[in-house]
Amino acid sequence: MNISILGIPMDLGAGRRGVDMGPSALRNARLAAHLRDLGHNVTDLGDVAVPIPETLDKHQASGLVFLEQIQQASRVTAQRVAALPPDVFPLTMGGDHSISMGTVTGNALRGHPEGVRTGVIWVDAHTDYNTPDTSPSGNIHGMPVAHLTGQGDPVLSSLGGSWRLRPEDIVMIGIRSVDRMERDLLREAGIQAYTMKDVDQLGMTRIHAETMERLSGVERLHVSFDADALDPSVAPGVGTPVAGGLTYREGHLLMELLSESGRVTSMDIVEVNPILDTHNQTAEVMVGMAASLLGQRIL
Ligand code: EXY
Ligand code: MN
Ligand code: MN
Ligand code: MN
Repeated sequence: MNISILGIPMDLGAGRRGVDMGPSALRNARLAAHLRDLGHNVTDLGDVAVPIPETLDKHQASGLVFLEQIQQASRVTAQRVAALPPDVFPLTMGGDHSISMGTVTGNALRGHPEGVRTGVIWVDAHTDYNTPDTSPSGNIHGMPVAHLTGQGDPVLSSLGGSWRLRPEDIVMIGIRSVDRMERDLLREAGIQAYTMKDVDQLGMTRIHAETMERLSGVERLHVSFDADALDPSVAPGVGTPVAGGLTYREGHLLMELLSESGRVTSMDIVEVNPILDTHNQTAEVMVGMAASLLGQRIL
């Protein structure tokens, strides 16, 4: 497979500094070399330019933290990804989870300016479904799914012109932190979310099977993997850790089953924060997750 790696060193959407170094940490963990070892043809496209928060005025008229800069970076990200040939597998690296507004949109628009029906598997401790009106923090990394489905800020919710991500084409896995109003919005939208209780009770094999069934009608399939979906003992280098997450094997099993399905067409790795990490453990673990998604059976 032809894989294109693109970094989006953005931490403007998060409440603390450091995830802008995620792309460097993942490169340092030899992401490209691991994928080449699996037989892929890998090109590193470098990074999208994102401004540094210390150079900006945090308090903007919108009340949303760094809204204008995130709008701009999301536009550029969507354009860069949309310009990639349809036979390439884009592997995009955050940065905080706000990058996925641009990456998911760009992937839906690749080769089709009006956008194609795209499924999204959102692997995360959080549902990232706040709108600017419900957000307790004002941090945009808690809002990307709402914007992808057409809610919230008019610029962020229309990055793909009239293309929208359909709520029925979203499956969330690993969920254990949802804000009160966010929960009401999720229920209203009918988004399928597997909490950690569901992971415990049903197991990853059944969750994967149900996910594939639910997303059987989509043309493209994007995996957005937030490192904080994993248990903090496995992935300590994240800005918003929540106890009781996916084990190392649950994460790998999900990626292995998705790999076997042969249906995934793009992936994000987000929220890796090397400042909060120990010896780059979290980046190494996330490189392993990407390798499982893009690998073959061991035997
Ligand atoms: N729900 C909280 C908020 O909206 O502020 C926390 C969001 C954290 C988002 C993380 C990265 O996935
Ligand atoms: Mn290694
Ligand atoms: Mn997230
Ligand atoms: Mn998260």
